[in-house]
Amino acid sequence: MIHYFLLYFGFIIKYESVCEKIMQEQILKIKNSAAQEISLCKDLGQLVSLKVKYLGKKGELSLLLKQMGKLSPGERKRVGQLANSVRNELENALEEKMKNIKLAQQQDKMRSERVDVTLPGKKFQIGRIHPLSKVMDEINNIFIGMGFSIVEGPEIETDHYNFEALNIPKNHPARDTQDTFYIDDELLLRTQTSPVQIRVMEKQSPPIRIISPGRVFRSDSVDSTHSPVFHQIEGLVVDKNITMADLKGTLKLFVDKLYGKDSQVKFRPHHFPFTEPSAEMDVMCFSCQGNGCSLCKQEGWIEILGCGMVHPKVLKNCGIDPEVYSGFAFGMGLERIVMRRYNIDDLRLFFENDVRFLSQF
Ligand code: 2NM
Repeated sequence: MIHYFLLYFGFIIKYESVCEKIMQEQILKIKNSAAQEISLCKDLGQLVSLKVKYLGKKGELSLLLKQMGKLSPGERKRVGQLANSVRNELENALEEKMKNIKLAQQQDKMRSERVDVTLPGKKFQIGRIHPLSKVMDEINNIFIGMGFSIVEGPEIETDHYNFEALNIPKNHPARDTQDTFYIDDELLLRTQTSPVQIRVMEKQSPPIRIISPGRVFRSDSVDSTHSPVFHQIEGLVVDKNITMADLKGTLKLFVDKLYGKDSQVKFRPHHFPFTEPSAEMDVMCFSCQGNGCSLCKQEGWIEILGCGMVHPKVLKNCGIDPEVYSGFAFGMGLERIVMRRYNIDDLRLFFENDVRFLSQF
């Protein structure tokens, strides 16, 4: 065909065929350089740039094909076909390379993240129950066993619940021994957990049998036996015909469970504003059997708790008729009980969170 046209249209045909040839050569040149760059390419970003460079809208192949206007329809068809097949070939090459790079990256990742399952496991420290919590749980459980419920309340209290309702009016000397942290004239950090019991008596009518364990506060400076933050467990029983005999029977049973069946207790008269009569209960020293030793400071007895019959004024303050009901209450400090149990000589150890101390229990 080309020869035929050559005869009649001399240089035009010749020019066009040269043009076709040049374009074909240039397409093949693009193909070769693209193929080479693709084969050398090592990362995805670079590969995308190559795609833009050669196959993009303003890429080398497109720019070249813009010159197809100079070709005859037949030539355009052939050049177009060549361009398309080169485009397909390059697209396939890019696709293939993309797969290879991704695979290589994945293999690199697997290699770098390989886990040696034969290595020994890492040991980690398991925490344990704090000695205060441990004994607190034990005491709570003893009372749960006697039919008491556990009740908790707020650590920030009003003057009313912490003092007034407990028969400790302003200017009462007990306000000195229970000096605390005030938030304002009305709000303070509770000095005992009795306010919880006041709240229960206000809301609930007898029979009441509760234990209120919790954190309490006093304005004390820190030393080996004092802390501005410590823990109390208080108990309260209110019903018809509750007497001092119920108080003694309940607390002796509690001591039997905590210190053993053959432990002995004695009650000494005492004074609390919220109970009448009031007493303190001692347990015979379990270290020296009452003979006197360093643990009981040669006393033979160890003071465990304060107790008494709930003052009629306190019952009345809570809307309970003292002519119909009576009750007993008691309160103990947790820290001292735990210190004696484990022979701990400094109360600060409880709050310093030193694992060398805590891991001993
Ligand atoms: C103690 C000692 C004696 C006590 C009294 C009350 C209440 F709310 F019923 F009045 N709760 N706890 C009480 C009695 C607390 O702690 C040494």
